[in-house]
Amino acid sequence: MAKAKKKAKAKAKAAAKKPARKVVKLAARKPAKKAAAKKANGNGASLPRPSNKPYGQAGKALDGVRILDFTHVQSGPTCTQLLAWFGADVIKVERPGVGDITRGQLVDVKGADSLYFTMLNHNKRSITIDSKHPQGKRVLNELIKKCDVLVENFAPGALDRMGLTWEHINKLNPRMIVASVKGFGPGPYEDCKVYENVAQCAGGSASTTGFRDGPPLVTGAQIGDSGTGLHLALGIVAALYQRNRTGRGQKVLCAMQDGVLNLARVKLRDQQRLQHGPLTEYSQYGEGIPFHDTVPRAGNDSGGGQPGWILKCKGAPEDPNAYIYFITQAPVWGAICDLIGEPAWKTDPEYATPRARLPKLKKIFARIEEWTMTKSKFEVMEICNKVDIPVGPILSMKEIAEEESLRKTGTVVEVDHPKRGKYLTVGNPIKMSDSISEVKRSPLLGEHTDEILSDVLGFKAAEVAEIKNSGALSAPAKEEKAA
Ligand code: CAO
Repeated sequence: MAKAKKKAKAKAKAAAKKPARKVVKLAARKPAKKAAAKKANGNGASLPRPSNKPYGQAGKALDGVRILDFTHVQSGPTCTQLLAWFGADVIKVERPGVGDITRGQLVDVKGADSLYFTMLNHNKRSITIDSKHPQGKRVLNELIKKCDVLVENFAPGALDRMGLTWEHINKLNPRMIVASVKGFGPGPYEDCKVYENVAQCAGGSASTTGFRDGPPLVTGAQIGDSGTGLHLALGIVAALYQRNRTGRGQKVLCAMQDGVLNLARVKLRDQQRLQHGPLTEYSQYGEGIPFHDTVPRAGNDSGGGQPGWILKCKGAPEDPNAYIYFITQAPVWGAICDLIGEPAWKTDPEYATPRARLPKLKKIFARIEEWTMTKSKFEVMEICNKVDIPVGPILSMKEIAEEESLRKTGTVVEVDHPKRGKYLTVGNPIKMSDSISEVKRSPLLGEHTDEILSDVLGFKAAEVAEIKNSGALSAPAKEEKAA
């Protein structure tokens, strides 16, 4: 042990002395003092001295990172929006005249970008480029040289068909990370186009969602699109971190099927448990309904070891959201019995233990519901939380939109847009104490084309004019379109 420590120390000393090019490069700007600061960092990494600036005033986590954002619809834009919130300069490349297809989908305000688009593209800049036009390719090649990450979620093969193969990109910029969302990973379905619900079905979510005696169900939460975008963002940040060490980029791939399965992993857990007996926490066990060889739909059963169900509150069913999720967590069983007026259940051997209760869950929840129906969901929440019973009111989107506490934390934000006026959006759900998120409106189509050409790419006025005149950045004329 001591020997190994000595060896490591000697190695570290040698490395510190070694005038290796890479070390010199990293330390070159601030020499002697920096080396001392490095030692102070626990994990030995070459971190700078801790900033003296107050928290929240030392820039953002991804300041200095530039993203070439080739994403569209939802999965990719979710990813790049997160990176933009963390401070990356996200340059969204859009097809001239059309842009991201969502700009014109589910339009609610005539003449304005849809909420579908605005709510997925905050804090980004937009440039229009026809990626198949020779001058468009020229601009893209320059962007590749100037960016750290290219993110795309085109149909399989589309990026290659534009000429932007990994080999081409890697040759232009070996440090570039190329991050993609695809529907499926390598395998029989790799060439398929995929939307949200396809992924929910192929990732195991739909077969395990819904009621046992009903069809499979998709969920309203966009676990295929937004869920995969989240996964991709993590992959990108990890690749950026690795690049600090290796100096080179890499490909990052998130398949939507994989992303959904990752979120549905407890169901793959249950699939394997089935080989060893019934799933006792599923209410069908208590009802004496046999299990087959695959995980059944579990309705509103809770996924963990603590039985739960959705119960009516005062106002249901006329009010479609007057419900509460109620968990009969074992340690608070006594409190539940007292609340619902069944104190004898605390000691009755038929009810006193979780095992004894399993076959009677339906009856128990029906009794609890008699009590919850006498109260509003918020009253149940207040009463139960006082005695540590975990419950969750079924909040409507209207209630969430009006919830003051979510406004205060920046989770729900009001944004002003020049064409649509004020609208609500979901802000960055990841809160950091030193990288503060501000939500800026989404860009208009091609709003930043000029500034990107000149400021980011350094094209001279004559070059900008040449590129523009070529038609690479604008939509074809109307009469051509009609022809
Ligand atoms: N200039 C010129 N051409 C452009 C362009 C630009 N700036 N941007 C896109 N295009 C072209 C592409 O090159 C492609 O052309 P080819 O098919 O000739 O190569 C074409 O536009 C269409 O791209 P696409 O196939 O990606 O788009 P689609 O609307 O047909 O399919 C989608 C959409 C989402 C099904 C598909 O992109 C896909 O499967 N993506 C991967 C999975 C994914 O992210 N799905 C989630 C979407 S969110 O619900």
